[in-house]
Amino acid sequence: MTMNTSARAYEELDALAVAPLWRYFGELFLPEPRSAARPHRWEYAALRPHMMHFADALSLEDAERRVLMLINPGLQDPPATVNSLFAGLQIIMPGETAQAHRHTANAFRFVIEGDAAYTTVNGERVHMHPGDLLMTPGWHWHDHYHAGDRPMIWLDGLDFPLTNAFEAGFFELFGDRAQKSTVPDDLSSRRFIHGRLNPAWEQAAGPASPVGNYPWRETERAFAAIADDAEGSESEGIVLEYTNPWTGGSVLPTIDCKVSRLRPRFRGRPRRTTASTILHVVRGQGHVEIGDERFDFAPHDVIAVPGWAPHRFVNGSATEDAVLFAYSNRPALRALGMLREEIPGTEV
Ligand code: 1HN
Repeated sequence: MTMNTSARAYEELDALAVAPLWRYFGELFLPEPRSAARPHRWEYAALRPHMMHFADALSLEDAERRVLMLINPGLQDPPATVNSLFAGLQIIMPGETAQAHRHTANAFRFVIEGDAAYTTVNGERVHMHPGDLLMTPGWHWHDHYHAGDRPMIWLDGLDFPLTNAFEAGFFELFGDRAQKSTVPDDLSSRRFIHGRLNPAWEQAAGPASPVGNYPWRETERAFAAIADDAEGSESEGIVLEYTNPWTGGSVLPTIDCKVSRLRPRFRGRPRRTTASTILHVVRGQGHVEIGDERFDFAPHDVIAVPGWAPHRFVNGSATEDAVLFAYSNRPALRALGMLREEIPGTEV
């Protein structure tokens, strides 16, 4: 066979919408995953002035949500922060309403700045304070209202890159700008606040946590109760997972949320996992080593840790704790049999 015939043989395949596996095998089957995402840090101090600018320049009548998307330099089209997850910074100003809608993507908020805003989730007003973790599971109506007098800023975490990859994304507007309150404020958070005693007359309505808000004061209480006599994880320090009280598992079917307290001078053992992770600095100073790169962090920075990248947490202070909030796609990978981890002291 001549080269020409051979080239034509390949062209003919193309027209039939088929391809020769032997030309693709090496790129389709790598010895180990190679993430298209890059390790990256978004500096809160650099982003905040831009948020304040748009808070002034853009009305919420003209934007569904006033969110700056944290787009990974390696994942621009379609946009994502790590492969299946999104992070955004949202700002809402006193007196504003972000109108009610719902989507099949799961979402949560982690509050950074401000008080006196609430999100209404399926008729329940859920009040926000710095450090609180609020759930908006898939297909739950949600709108936000800010009754305070200073800007309110939070981190939005969503799994829409995954919903869209599976072509399972639906979106709907509520109709009225805001939902009416139909149950007492913060009802779900109060019902489940104990953590070991669930309201047994209720039943799980879906795969996500029924808790509207995991308040920061409870996280602090847990740290205060256990940190002094716990060694914690060699990699993640005193690490707590927010749980779905019905299952003890992750808060959302596709996303787990954790918070780590790294003691002064903590230097974690490197770990890696096929799960991709997004970190948010609650407080403290330090750095995260990802592969051979080092990302220094300050409060409210966000860091993308791509799947299978070795990473290590370091608290740079000799006197102060560093506290990191982390979310990942680990539950999705686990459910699909794709979770592999190299974590000191842990077997999967
Ligand atoms: C969304 O609905 C919210 O409800 C925030 O506050 C961020 C990012 C992408 C798509 C939908 C919200 C979002 C979002």
